[in-house]
Amino acid sequence: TTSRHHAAPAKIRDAFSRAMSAMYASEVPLYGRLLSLVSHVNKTTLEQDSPLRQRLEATDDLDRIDMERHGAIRVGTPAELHSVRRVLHVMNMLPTGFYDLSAAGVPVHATCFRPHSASELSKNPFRLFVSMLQLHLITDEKLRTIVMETLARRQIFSDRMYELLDICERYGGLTDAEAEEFVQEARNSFRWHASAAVPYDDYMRLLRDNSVLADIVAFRSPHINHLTPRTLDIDAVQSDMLNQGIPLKEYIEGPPKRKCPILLRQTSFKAIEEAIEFPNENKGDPRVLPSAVSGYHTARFGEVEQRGVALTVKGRQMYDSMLQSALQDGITAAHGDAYSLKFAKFPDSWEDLRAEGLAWFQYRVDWDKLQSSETPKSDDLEYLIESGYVVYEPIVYEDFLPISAAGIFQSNLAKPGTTNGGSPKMVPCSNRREFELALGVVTMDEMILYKNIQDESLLKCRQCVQDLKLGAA
Ligand code: OOG
Ligand code: NI
Repeated sequence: TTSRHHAAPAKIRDAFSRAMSAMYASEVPLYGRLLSLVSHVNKTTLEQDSPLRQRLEATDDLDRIDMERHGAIRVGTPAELHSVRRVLHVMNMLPTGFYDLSAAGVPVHATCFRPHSASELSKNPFRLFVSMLQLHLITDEKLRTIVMETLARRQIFSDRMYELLDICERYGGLTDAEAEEFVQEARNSFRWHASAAVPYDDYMRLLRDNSVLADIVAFRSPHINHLTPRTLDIDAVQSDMLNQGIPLKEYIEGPPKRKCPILLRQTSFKAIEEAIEFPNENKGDPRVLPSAVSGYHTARFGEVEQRGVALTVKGRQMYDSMLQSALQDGITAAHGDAYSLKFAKFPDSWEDLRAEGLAWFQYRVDWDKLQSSETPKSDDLEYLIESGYVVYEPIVYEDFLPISAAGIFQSNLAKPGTTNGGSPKMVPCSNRREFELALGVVTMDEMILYKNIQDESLLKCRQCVQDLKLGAA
């Protein structure tokens, strides 16, 4: 047998994330402008906020900021979701968490594909939000048939991609040359198509039922619908973008601005209108030449996000109940101070967040302190922290917020004269099992991942302190 040398999944992921970004910048020029604006704001923020800089350096997060992105695609069938899972698996992007968006009137459910370990995340945390149509939520039977027939006809990845997947699964990896080809094939499957796969009339029927439905079904393969760089100061990006006249959402989604950022805050520019051509149905009349019909499709947008600390189950429940109370009173992120007030009781210092078990933290020993003072008297964590031997930093939230996600879905797909993201009467129903059956694997519970990162850091601290004590004895 010949020996194969395999490219590291993180390297393939990094190449894929760069290739996607370059493609999207050329397809959606506003995204390119957003990238340079974000990189400028991040540079300024790091210059002005040296504690933040140090914290990011200490957690290995500094180098990843400028290349950090998330994107989203929407697929139509269980088989498509299954293939997407195989493709992303090559890059160590694994299904994490489950989001049922039917509760928000969008007929899809979703997961986030991302790396799991701290070291993989620090190499490149590229994440893809992948949603799948929930066919049974289409109530119009004729329309459901059109959807099923259209989706059954398409193959979203090339034959070569399936060959590469077989190779990867058989040998446990791809060579550099195969990886390069793989990245191109993967990127090409998510590119924009200026021609629709359905005739204009069908497109209009899909659109009238639900704009997400049209976006999923009307094309040959699922286009990347947005890419989102990570900023360290979303308020600065928001005001810079408005100053430059970029048509933007008026307010930032997610938790209000705080001293200690939690979860995820996001804003986006409105989806662009893109010209597409529809194949003409030549109803079998030989005298009519088949000519294309021109139209527009509105779905692709740009978005920016600021990531805060990951919350524990307890922290998340507290956040959700405050959000719930705000929404019950009709108060959203658009209401500024009134909205902030709804979250006023959520502790806003790292000390309190940690003491109350509301957020996840990464611990490390302070080597300068350990070497310059006497050996610690105990390895009790609280003692070590109080005496400055051990310090802690927030663990970044790596996932998504379904409510923001649904808000973004809706604001970007709203079109005059069409229903905005489905009927409000749509019943929420959780189909996690069905989703996982399609995937072929279960989705990881993200809380376990954060806990693992925290536990590993604590274990390392304890080992350091014990080694030191042994050395001193
Ligand atoms: C995905 C929306 C989810 C986010 O940032 O919350 C998302 C979509 O529009 O398909 O990307
Ligand atoms: Ni997004």
